[in-house]
Amino acid sequence: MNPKVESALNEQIQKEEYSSRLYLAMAIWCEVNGYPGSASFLYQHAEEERIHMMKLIHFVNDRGGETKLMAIDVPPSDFGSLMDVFTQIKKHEEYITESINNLYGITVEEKDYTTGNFLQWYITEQVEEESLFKTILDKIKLVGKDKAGMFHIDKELDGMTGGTGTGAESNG
Ligand code: OFO
Repeated sequence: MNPKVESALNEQIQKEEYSSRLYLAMAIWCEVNGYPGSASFLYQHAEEERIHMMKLIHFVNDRGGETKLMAIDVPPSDFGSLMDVFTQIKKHEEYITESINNLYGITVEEKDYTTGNFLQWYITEQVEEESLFKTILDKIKLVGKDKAGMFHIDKELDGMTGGTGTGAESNG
């Protein structure tokens, strides 16, 4: 595998692992701060980020490269509000999109079209994720500090995970 591409993929693996940990930290905050639906949704999303990481790991290893795990930062554990949580998620996903786009740029420069093709899945996924988080954030902004509205948003997020309140199940 092209060493430049391999090293960029390893950096992306680290970012996906951090994303998973960040959403886990946010899920924990939601769970202990009275937002069980949001917690369930974020526990599930943490699992999805882990799947994003695993797909990259298998790709690197299958293509003759080798995944090198790197240190990851401890994510924040305190968030001011549900709006703060989803504002940070949206910002983080925009950062991930930029990172995937840069990674794709490296594959083009290096003429590694196989990896470029593999990354198409991530490019599409980022469009979906950014749109999903923008929708959620818009709703939170709309209800503002209204407790009943917030309760409904939390319920809605629970419904998006299958409504078990555990967040244990993942649709990948
Ligand atoms: Fe939330 O996105 Fe990974 O890639």
